[in-house]
Amino acid sequence: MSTIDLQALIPNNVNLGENRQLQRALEHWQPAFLNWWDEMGPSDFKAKEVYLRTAVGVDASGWASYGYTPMPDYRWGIFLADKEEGRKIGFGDHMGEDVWQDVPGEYRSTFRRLIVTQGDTEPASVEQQRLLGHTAPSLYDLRNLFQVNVEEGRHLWAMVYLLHAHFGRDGREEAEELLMRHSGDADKPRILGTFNEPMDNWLSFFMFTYFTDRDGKFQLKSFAESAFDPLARTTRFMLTEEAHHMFVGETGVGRVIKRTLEVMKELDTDDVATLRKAGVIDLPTIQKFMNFWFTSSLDLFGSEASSNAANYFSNGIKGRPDEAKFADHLELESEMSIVVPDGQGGLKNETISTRNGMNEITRLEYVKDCNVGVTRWNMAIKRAGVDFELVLPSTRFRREVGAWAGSFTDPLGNPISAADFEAKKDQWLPTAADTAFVKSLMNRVTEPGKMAAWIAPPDRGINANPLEYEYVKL
Ligand code: BYC
Repeated sequence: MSTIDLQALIPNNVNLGENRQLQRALEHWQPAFLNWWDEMGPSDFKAKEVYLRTAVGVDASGWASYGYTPMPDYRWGIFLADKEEGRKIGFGDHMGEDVWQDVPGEYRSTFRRLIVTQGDTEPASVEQQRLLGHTAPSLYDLRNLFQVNVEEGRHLWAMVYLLHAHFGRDGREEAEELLMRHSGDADKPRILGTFNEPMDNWLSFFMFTYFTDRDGKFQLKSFAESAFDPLARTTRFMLTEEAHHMFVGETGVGRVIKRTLEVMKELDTDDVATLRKAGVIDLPTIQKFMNFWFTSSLDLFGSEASSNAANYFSNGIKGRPDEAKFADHLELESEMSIVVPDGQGGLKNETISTRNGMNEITRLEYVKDCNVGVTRWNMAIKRAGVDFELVLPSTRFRREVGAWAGSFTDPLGNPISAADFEAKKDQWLPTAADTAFVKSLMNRVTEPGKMAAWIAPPDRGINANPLEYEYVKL
């Protein structure tokens, strides 16, 4: 078991107090982080007490404590899951060897780039969500937003710890840079596409926490298999916190649908204009927002065929999510099939080595996981007696990264011309008018227990507290 030091300036279970140089370097980065939080984190609300969960250890039975904290006083700590004695590398060319406690020189730049890419997404999401607090549909939701934000902040700390502890001066410079790039910035944007998309309404926030945080889950699971043990242990613990973020997404979208179904029943209509006038989000608009955030998140897995991904796997840098469930951990000779454009407006199958297909394997696992919530949402729609089904679009639809970047398909993945796509895209993706409508509903509700009219209340409160609890003291 690791020792947990909660009193230190930076709470940790990595014996930071025994490594003065590292401790000093991180304590030097801390004010820069707080300054970034002040400028780029949730706008206003600084002095407000928020009912937050804080990680205080890594024991599955009691890893968090709950209490009121103003966000700038949140105790962002460094926690790694406990070391598994005798852990061996579980895949790739180093299979069966002891895991590494430090980064081998030959893989240093690759690890650094991946840790920076992972780290970059964490503050990026906080920046994207910066203004949402002003339009929260309830105190419960406001608190959940802030919970997600502080934990993304802690995930940034997790990656910065690795950079400082294992990458020397380069790592310290990268840690500084993580605070310099900003979501949507014209000169210094965040690294991955989705994290530069504007997020100015709560439907997008719920879609993002459902679909994009779920990419986080799968990338973290891939890192949890890594031969570089500190990375594996860090990400294993991050996954514990990540689960709540996806819960916010799944229940958030579910509550929007529930409220819409109630009004559809009350008014006995599925007419979009009537429903919008009644102040709820019609199901076709929910489908469009889903199409947007799902496809944007698909890009986060990289190209279908990727020699980068093959190298990560061969070298033990990044495995497949839940590697143990695959039969072959070497994939030396094996092949798989992917669907690519045929260059003549159609599609064709292409055979690639399984190692080159690692991104696609992970993406397909992700799609399966995405479908679980969609099925639940559809069950609610069916139970309400409404003839409508939400459907995830094809992984070929609206792709900007990989084999399908620059090609056009309909949501089912059938190739179409650019002109056809242009003519139909307003039926498939949110238009400026759709977004303006959703934004028009975003009025702040601050009375404990009350909800905005476009969203149903959650089934229960947080940490066994009632829904009427004052989750944020405004
Ligand atoms: N946008 O060979 P390819 C999370 C780049 S989310 C822009 O296919 P590879 C969270 C790619 O970097 C999880 N660029 O790439 C969620 C590469 O560039 P370089 C975040 C993109 O290496 C919510 C080039 O295209 N974690 O935690 O096989 C809230 C060639 O592509 C994009 C990670 O991503 C894109 N969407 O795979 C908070 C894990 N996609 O290197 C947090 C770390 C690809 O040629 N990252 N590119 O300059 C990785 O493992 C890999 O970088 C990727 C790409 C899976 C993203």
